[in-house]
Amino acid sequence: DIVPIKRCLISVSDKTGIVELCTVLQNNYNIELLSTGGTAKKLRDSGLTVIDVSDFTGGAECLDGRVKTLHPKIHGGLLAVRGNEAHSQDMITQEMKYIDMTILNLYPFEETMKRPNVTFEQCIENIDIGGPSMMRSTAKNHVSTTIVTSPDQYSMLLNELASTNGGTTLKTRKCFASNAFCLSAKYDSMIASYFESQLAIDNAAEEATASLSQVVIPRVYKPEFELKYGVNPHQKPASILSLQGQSLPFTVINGKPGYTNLLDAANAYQLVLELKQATGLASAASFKHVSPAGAAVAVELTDIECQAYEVTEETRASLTPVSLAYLRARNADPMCSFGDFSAVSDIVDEQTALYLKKEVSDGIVAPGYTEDALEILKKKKGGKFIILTATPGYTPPVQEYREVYGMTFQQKRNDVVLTSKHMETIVTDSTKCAPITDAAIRDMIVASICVKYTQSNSVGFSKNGMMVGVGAGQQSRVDCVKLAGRKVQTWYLRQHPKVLALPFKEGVKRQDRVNARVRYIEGDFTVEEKLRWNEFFTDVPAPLTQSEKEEFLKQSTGIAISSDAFFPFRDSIDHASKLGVSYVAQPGGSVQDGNITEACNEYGIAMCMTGVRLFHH
Ligand code: 93A
Repeated sequence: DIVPIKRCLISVSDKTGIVELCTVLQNNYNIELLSTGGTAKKLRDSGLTVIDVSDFTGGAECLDGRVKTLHPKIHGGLLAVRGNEAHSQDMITQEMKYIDMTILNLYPFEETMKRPNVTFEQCIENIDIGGPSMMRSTAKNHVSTTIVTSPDQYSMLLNELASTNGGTTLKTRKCFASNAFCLSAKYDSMIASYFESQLAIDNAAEEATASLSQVVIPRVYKPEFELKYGVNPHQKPASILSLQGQSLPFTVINGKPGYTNLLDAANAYQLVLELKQATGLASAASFKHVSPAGAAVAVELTDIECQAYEVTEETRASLTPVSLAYLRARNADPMCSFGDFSAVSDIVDEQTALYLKKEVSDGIVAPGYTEDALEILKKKKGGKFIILTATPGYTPPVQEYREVYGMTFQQKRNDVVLTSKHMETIVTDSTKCAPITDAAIRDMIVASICVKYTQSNSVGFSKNGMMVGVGAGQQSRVDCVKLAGRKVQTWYLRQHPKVLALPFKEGVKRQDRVNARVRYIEGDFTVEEKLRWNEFFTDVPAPLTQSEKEEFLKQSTGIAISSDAFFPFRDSIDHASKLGVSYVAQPGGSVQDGNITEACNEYGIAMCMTGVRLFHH
């Protein structure tokens, strides 16, 4: 199976070691050398005798070198099987000569592609056509021919020639052929991914102006990192992909985010950015199951709030805008926020980190962290606390896609940013209803931006720049109002003097105190539950009676509510009126709008029509 080498074609971009090799081929083994333009010149300049490919084929190199070796006399010479009668006949009639070996390496596509400021055209010119063709022809016919594709193989080739007196063994030819096909595959896949990335860039530009009537261009994704699993442990494998040509919105700097963590992060971060954009205040959100448990902007705490949220005088004095926003967001519904994913609009400072340190939380996303903050957070959860940094200036594509049950849905992203402009159409009677103050507008904005990122149907209540009750994922609107309303009552009753005075034993954990207060407010204990609950206190607290609760709740006023879609019946307004609601923001558009407005007038609730529906699924 040894084939002697009599004629060899050499065509290399990387000319390392080629002169030395060819000198041995010619001088020791008397091998005839055929070669292409630059390679031929190099060999000739070194004193070797070389036949130009153009002389061998009778066809000149042309099209700026795009056609050099693409000729039947080259591929015939490489593909003809030695000893095959029919092939031998063809060789004679077509005046072709056998070529026993090809030494080549390809145009440096990868290096070119990675060059800074390289143009698309330069990359295209560096796609080798003739080289891979010869490589494949020679490798296919490895039973007769030898393909050498890298300077790394030259010493092996020289050993082989020495041990066979100028030939190669089948084993070596097959091994080189295998290397060649591998290189061919890698080379083409590199070109393919480059084209994909270029398409993604083109698509992004086109998407900016795309309308639904336009043809949807295929999107190309790039795997970024593996996830432990998807939404549930049996949903494996799972991973995060980015769009070719686009970065991810976040960089992971600590911990391993899961599927739901990243969904929370994506929603929570957009929410806080929009809150900041709309109000100019530092903002924060605390997410659970892809809906906010709380969200807030940096508004000073009242004395009572400080007591209810366990803020000491010392902490209060040191609060920065971002830590204040987070403290508020986390205290809207601290029972639900247990194990949350947080987002803040500003650089996380030491105060925010120290506050977060005390809470049970999965992770945070922010535009950045001070060194002190990072040091504190990296130690949280035994080092597993997830810390994400938002990519500066990140803008998601205008069109978004998602796959459900094998269907791909496409829509324009919900990129509306709700601001005071959306709160201008007041439809209620100003002589009967609560005056529209700046604080009311701010709270309607906070509630509206929150429902934009809450699973629908949803309504949100807010006060003092803070969500105080969210009703998410209900099929009926009035159930959203009732669910959120219950949370609003709990939030307000956490400020009741009897709740503030609960005599907790030393050492009762923070979350246990939070939960115990809620149970006290709810008050619906079984005997056993009550006995267990009593254990938290130095003295058994007297119950908070129904009439005490009702009396206290009467003082609650000035709350704003926002609904992600219109109210179909007045029942939601009837219920909201019992919860201290003074302001309503909703899109409008129902046949019932008139009746709803009348109901608001009856209760003295001011209502504005935003004109924007905010379903979120
Ligand atoms: O432009 S090509 O795709 N067309 C060809 O016919 C062709 N033949 C060989 N590139 C071609 N080559 C490549 O030229 C080889 O793969 C090698 O990388 C390079 C060597 O060119 P030169 O000998 O002119 O330096």
